[in-house]
Amino acid sequence: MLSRPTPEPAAVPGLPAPGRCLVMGVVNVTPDSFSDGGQWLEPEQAVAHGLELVEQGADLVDIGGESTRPGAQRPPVEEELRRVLPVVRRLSDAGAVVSIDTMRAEVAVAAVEAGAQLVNDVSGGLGDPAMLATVADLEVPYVLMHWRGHSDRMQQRAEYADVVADVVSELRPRLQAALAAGIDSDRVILDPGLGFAKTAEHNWALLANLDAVHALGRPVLLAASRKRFLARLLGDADNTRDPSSLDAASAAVSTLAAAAGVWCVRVHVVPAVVDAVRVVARLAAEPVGSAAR
Ligand code: PMM
Repeated sequence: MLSRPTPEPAAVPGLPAPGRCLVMGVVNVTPDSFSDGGQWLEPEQAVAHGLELVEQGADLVDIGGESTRPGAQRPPVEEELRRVLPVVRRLSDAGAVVSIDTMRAEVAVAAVEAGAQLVNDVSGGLGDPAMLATVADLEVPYVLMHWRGHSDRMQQRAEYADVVADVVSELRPRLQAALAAGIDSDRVILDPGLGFAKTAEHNWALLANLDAVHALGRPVLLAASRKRFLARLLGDADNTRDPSSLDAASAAVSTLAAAAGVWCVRVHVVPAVVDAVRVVARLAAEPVGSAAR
């Protein structure tokens, strides 16, 4: 017997609310992101890829100009702006719902001016002291991720007494800081940050205990797609295979996350996940027990 998926996730003002888990397609406009670095570095390629993701059913397209792979060096802010702005502008103009993946307030402002409707900050406001107040002024939804430091040193910080309890107790004050800065509570989405200062075991523990993150009372976004812990599970500890070899496992995690009630899954390859979240929503709508027969 399948366990019954949780009811549909809460809607976030200003963003699509199709009554099922949302699917966010990823376009990394970087030379060095782990799974798709360099593929969409030219604006034309990035825009075409973003439009393809929308065509395939992505509800949102996440545009990032800074790689967060372990050990990555940060680009200067001018370079980040140069990478993302034309792509954000053209995809927004074409009607896509665009998310800007940035830790910098300056990039968030410019991207929202160019049409982005969501700020996705993997640093949860810790990377730039101006970020939370800036997002409050921008009046857009904000993804606040669990984070313990930049990519060059985050893996040294993957130490927890109890990863689930520790991530929740570190997310809580970040949520409070976001509200204190003036971000409307309806606009905050939380993310446990798979792979960020976390080992494979930490990621699995968080996935098995998403209810603890949901208990913070906000919608949850989950990004497992093509991450190293999936390569390890599949017997590729050095992660040397083509990243696309992780897409079936990525879709499986996204499906399970949708069934656990997450608001949105962030993925590199969209079609199978769009179908999967629709299956989850259909199953969630089905009565169970004697009333069903
Ligand atoms: N992971 C990456 C980039 N952006 N955003 C959120 N909210 N959560 C994540 O876990 C996250 C993110 C890194 O993955 P990629 O380089 O494969 O895009």
